[in-house]
Amino acid sequence: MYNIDSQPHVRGESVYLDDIPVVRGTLYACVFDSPVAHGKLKSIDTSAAERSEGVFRVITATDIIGENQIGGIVPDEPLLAEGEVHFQGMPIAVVVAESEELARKAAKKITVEIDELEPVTDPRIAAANGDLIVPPKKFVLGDTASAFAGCEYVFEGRTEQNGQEHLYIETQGAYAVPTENGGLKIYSSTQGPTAVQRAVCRVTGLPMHQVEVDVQRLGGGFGGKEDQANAWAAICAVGTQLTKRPVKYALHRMEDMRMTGKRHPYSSDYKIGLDKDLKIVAYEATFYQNAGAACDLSPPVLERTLFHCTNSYFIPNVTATAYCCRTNLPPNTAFRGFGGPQGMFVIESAIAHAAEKLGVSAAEIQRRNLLKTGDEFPYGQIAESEAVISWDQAANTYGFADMSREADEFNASSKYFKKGVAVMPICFGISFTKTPMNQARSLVHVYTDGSVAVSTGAVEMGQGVNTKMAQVAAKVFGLDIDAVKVHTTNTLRIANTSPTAASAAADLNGKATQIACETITKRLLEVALPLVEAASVDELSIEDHMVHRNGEKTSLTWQTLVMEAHLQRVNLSEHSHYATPGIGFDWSIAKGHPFAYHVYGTAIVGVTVDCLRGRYEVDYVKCFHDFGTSMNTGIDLGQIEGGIVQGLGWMTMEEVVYDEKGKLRSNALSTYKVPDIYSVPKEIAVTPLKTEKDNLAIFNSKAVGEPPLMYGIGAYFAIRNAIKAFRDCEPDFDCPLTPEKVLMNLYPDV
Ligand code: MTE
Ligand code: LUZ
Ligand code: MOS
Repeated sequence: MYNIDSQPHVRGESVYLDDIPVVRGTLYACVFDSPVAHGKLKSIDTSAAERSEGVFRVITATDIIGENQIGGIVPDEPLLAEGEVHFQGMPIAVVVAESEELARKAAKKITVEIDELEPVTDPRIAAANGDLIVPPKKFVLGDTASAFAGCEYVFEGRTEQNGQEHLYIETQGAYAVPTENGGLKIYSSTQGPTAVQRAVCRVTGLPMHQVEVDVQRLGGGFGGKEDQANAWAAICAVGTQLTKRPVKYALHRMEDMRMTGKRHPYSSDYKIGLDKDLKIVAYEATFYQNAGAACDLSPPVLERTLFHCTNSYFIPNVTATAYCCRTNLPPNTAFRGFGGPQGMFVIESAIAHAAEKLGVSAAEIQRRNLLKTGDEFPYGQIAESEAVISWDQAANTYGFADMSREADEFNASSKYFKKGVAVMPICFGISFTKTPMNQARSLVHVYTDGSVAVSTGAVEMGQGVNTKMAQVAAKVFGLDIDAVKVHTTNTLRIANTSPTAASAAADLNGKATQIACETITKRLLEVALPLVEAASVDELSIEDHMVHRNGEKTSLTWQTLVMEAHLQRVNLSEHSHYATPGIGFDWSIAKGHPFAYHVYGTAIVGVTVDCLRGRYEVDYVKCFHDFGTSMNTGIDLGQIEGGIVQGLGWMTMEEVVYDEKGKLRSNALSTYKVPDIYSVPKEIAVTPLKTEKDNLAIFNSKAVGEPPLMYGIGAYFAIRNAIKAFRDCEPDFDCPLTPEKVLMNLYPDV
């Protein structure tokens, strides 16, 4: 099955925010943002900007008619700064002008008086100052204190993980158009149309029924538009409310990089205890999350760090504590994996540390501690595990023993090039950890010509969810995919949507679509009964656009049946609701069954390090991945390849750099290096671990959006192993492992 967007994408016909035709009279916004990370905002001088050519209006906090607040979880995020600034890039004022160029020109003329305060950029310092956004969170299984006492080996250490720029190809943006009687229609590049609707209503004071949000598609979101699309839509909405004119704002790349948050950096401590058989008996981890200046989604991200702190291992005694630390960086936010990768890196570091000290390979410890079905996660859910089978299949199919031996042989004879191999198992929980978010709706219309229109709460952002929705409708109705059109994600057609996130969009919206289509099919088959002289609808089905009786094609076509149903005044539309059954989590005891299911897999990663230059190449990533039964192998393979490259980019080359003043130095593509075609692995092999057990995935096709990113963590450990082959050392667990850091590890004395 192909992707319905492929042709329009390569022809340049797909419509993104900036391709939407603007209506006459549209104005353009540009934000003036804080030049310092922390300070008292004493005054704002907008007079020169107001006099600037083509300027309609300059907006500051006091002009906002509703509430100057967009914080969704904690109300700590003003739309425009008032009294204080908390990060460099914090919006202070908005210029609305006749063109983008004139708006940007005028914004440069705004000046502010700020009494600078000392910025905090280190989460451990914030924690020491007691500056936590929410109280600490903790998971406990068994009793680590007494377990450590009985351990043969105990190791302690620290890890540092940096953030990651989302670098969606399409930057953030929105377009607000006034509708009659004071309403607004908002076009937004958002993963969360309802989140945008709420933020717009809050700042404008409008009720939700006056605000329509429409999303065609995104040029990538990766979590960066789960919450952080809200501000730009709110700014356009305020502009429209104050000028009565349509207002558009599509951010420039450098504005986007400077003003938006990224993946959360973490600083963490670990303590791991093993018995003489290398079984991990106890594990303690303390996570200091660098949340940035506002809450945003930091608490649920932090929670997912705890949920994934033991990755795919069973450890009987675990204490994991997590701190959500407020600093003067832009508010960090959702990013593919949502805190899970950060938790996994720490346990993988602890295992690598133990292996190094004990003189065994990390793989030996990893393999011995994999989760089995029936094992308990630290949060109480019981595992249905594919960890062992995916590991063994990967090791056997790809020949892990040979790969390690080849690397050793190569290293024995090569002085300045060294190879490293690492295995990265993954286990990722599917569902929003906040149970109420696991619901979705779908609206299906069958038109009298037999064509089908589907609308859901899912947002297409390159992950192929629209194709999957069309597949669901086509499959249930027995039609070609061309008979189905998936329409924009729109809050008038589908209300109260959860964001397209948590890898759960295809499952949640697909199940709702399945229910809607089944309901309509049932009505149609009732109409068909007398026409094909069947006794019961159980005898009937629709395949290839034809009604079938007991599997035999009849002469009744889909189109004739649909028209006949309409003439009989049968409803050809359905609006259906789906809520994941059987899940829940009780934070008062930090136990429950939060996930519909888990996705497992194992990747073997091989690299070659050039030990003169510190450069490296990823030779291969070979994985065995748990697809369930993929409904679209092309799309799912694309998700795996993209996830792997994005993950290894985070681990090895992408370096977000803020200076001690909280100024982003890596603020453009010339200073922020992402993987390009030359740095992708030379080989990516993906073998499906087909699991046919019933699960809660749509048609048993397991969620694939986020889990593969975590295979990329293997690249870090593979490079680390190559460094160790060059020089007997114990490199810090500090990522990304950039070529510069590789070089410093290779030559510590120069
Ligand atoms: N793939 C593309 N091409 N672009 C994206 O922005 N986002 C990822 C993943 N894959 C993303 C992507 C993230 S963070 C998530 S949560 C899932 O897609 C969301 O989509 P799904 O729920 O349909 O898998
Ligand atoms: N977003 C969210 C997510 O709000 N809750 C989650 O559990 C989650 N998980 C992964 C990605 N986004
Ligand atoms: Mo993805 S981080 O859940 O948007």
